[in-house]
Amino acid sequence: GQVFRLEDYRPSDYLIPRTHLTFRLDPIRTIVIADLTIERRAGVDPSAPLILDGDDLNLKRIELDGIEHTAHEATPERLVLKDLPETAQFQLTIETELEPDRNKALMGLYRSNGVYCTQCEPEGFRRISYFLDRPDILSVYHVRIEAPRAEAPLLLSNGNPVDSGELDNSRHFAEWHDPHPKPSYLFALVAGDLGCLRDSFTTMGGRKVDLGIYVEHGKERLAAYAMDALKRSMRWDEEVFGREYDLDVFNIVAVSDFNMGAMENKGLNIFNDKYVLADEATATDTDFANIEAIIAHEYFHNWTGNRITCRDWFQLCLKEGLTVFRDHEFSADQRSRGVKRIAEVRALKALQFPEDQGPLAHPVRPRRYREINNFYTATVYEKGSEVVRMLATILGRETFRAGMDLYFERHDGEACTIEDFLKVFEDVSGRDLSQFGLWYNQSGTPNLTIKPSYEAGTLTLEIEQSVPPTPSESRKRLMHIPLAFGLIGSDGRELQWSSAEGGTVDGGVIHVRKRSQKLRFHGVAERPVLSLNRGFSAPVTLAVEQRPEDLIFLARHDSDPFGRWQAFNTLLTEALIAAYRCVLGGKATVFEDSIARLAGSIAADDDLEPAYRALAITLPSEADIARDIGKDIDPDAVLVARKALVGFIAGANRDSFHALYQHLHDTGPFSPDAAAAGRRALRNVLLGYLARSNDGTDIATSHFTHATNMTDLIAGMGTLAHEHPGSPQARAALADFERRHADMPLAMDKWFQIQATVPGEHALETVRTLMRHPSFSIDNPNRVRSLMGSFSAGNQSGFHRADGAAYLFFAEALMDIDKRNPQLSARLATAFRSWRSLEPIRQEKARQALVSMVKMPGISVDLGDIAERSLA
Ligand code: B3K
Ligand code: ZN
Repeated sequence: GQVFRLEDYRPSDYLIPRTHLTFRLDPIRTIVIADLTIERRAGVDPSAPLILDGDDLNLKRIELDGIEHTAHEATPERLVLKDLPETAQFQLTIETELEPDRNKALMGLYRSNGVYCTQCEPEGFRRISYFLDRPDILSVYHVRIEAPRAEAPLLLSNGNPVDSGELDNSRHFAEWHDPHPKPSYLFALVAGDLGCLRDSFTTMGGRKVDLGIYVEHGKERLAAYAMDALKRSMRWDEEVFGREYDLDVFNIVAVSDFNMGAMENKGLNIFNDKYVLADEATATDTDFANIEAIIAHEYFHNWTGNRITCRDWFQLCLKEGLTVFRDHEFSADQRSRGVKRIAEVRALKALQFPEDQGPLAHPVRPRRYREINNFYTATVYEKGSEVVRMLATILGRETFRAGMDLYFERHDGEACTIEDFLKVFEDVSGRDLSQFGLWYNQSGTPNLTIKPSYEAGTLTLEIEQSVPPTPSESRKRLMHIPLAFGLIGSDGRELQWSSAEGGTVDGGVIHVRKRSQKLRFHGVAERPVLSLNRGFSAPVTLAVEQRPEDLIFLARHDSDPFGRWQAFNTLLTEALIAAYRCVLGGKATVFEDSIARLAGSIAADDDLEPAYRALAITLPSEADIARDIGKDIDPDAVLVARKALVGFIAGANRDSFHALYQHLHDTGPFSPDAAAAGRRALRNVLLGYLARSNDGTDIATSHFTHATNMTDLIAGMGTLAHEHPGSPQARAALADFERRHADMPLAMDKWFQIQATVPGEHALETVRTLMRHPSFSIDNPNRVRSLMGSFSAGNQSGFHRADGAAYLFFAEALMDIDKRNPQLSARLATAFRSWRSLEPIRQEKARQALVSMVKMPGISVDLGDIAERSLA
């Protein structure tokens, strides 16, 4: 396939200042008439052809300034027009015909449950009409939609509604006008028969905005939490970033077939219904938190993404990393900042670190791609957000805000680059950010090695940085790493120092910029315990010489909640890796009593938030452990080691965990708020430990039976299915859940997921059987992800079974999915990305599965790209 390169960027010869679209909707024969005002850029020769992008298009007609134009070459992928008028502007009319019902790739115009909807980012608009389908072509859109009234009483597009009325044959129409110029990827259309939850919001400038969330009839009530989150997001963006909404309406539509979480189309966000619909009976606390975050994320895109967009797709992190940072800050303000940060870092390490440390590593701003859809990654999103966070840390809150203000002022209405973004911060701060800018251009997770020593009032830190080589980047430059830290005295209080030499230290942050340095802190009253990378100020791996008793001390006393969590997590990880080595060597596992005692005391510490305690006593996942082991991994041994530590902690704390479990039982009315969710989280983690005891099945069964919300129901069922797989109680719970939720797809997704993640060799057979279940559908991405995605990414021992049978099965399934939905197959295939860190026998089996995919005739560019890069 073709490779696209950042350095090849060139502005287009032509612009499209105005786009007028007419849709005559029909499931198998939709007519699209695009009336485009084309403008030749100044200085461009009139003989320059106009080359428009298409994808799978069926061209019906072309007119130039109202006259049929024959000087063109059209293929489904391209329209080349020659002999164009000499005038700077002309009108081009293009008629295409689409088949929404046959569109299973869910890109362009398709139907989901009878509702017409679109997905255009990144390159879906070209499946609707020929266009300059690139983000630096900004156009003012006017859209007319015509459809049978009975089938589609609701007709939505971007911007404000301007007209509507009746047509012949029981058809009707609506017209929408969006005054804000936008790239084609933000275009959207929705038509169908949907219910609506309405509300309104008055902006700080006094604009009254009509809010609507459109869902299946009868489900309006389930949009209430999303609506509340939307209003809180709108207010927060005014208060924290000074950003006001800019249209008279803001609509959200929930659809059930969607390739990702949601899409920020101007004034018309389209959501996977999983991230809209919620009440206590159908959604878990995690679902509520995700809904809040994603509603906010898409809304925040209105400024970071829509008003200021990307020049080209290499700049994707300009809108995504920044918007993730904004939604993280929002959630931190709405909930508990410390807990939120721990959850973010866990996700970063689970999703981004393996990417950065494997064959799919790429810079936050990639320099080349074959398929841009494969770059909506944890690196672009999550690491992209960390880079913005570091910028805020380096500049300080106020300067960061001043830079953001300047960004909005200087670039409103433009399509920008990372250089534009960094420049505003250089301008407001007077700093040189060129070394910092490497975070965007260089892939790989930097390593810091720190050796502390203390003598006569002076603390010396020997700090070394290295950036490991990654594919196609063998030589790395040194980074600017802002390392937040604290020195803690034996009484648990922060120690001061009188001066620091050998490096830059400011406001509790060490600025690491060299390969190695010796930093001296003078006037430190006693040998301190070091709290390093507080708040996870930099996305790096740290190797610090630290004694176990220092980690125990930090786990009890660090004033930084993240640092406390990190310390205990490090102790757990070290214990698990030691146990893993014992398992491999055929020896019995042994653990220090101090670990179990610490788990017990953290769990019971009422001075700490329950949500924090829940996170702290949750053991690293099997994938976390494997990542920290790094190479030659045997997932079966990881599973055994992890189970042993769960058993050890459970056994040592049996009575106190049980008492606490009972004490946390909430009898009041349900609230989805962070405090109540935190209590449920702690109680459900405790349940996992209690399930290990003799009466474990009884406790879990009772938990399931008495659950009054989805969070507890899932915890009960999940604990039974995972801790006592195949037991009569587990079977009964699964059957009962299925009976009660058969007509609720989002709940059934959880039912599939729980079964697909039961560890061990039976998992493959379970997944095969579930694929034949009447409610499994290969066309529905949520269902495919809940079964195949959670098996491959969330079941280490099941997926990576030693005989390679799961790899072959999975590769075959992917090839089937690939024929309909390449984005989905490619995303699922990333489950292979860490194959080289497995032990040799599994490695070879995984390699064979990847090779079989690459060889498949007709494999999509998407899947081929992931498979080939994984093998490279
Ligand atoms: N911008 C969209 C993602 C589009 C993904 C296309 N494969 C959602 C978001 O990040 O907000
Ligand atoms: Zn986004």
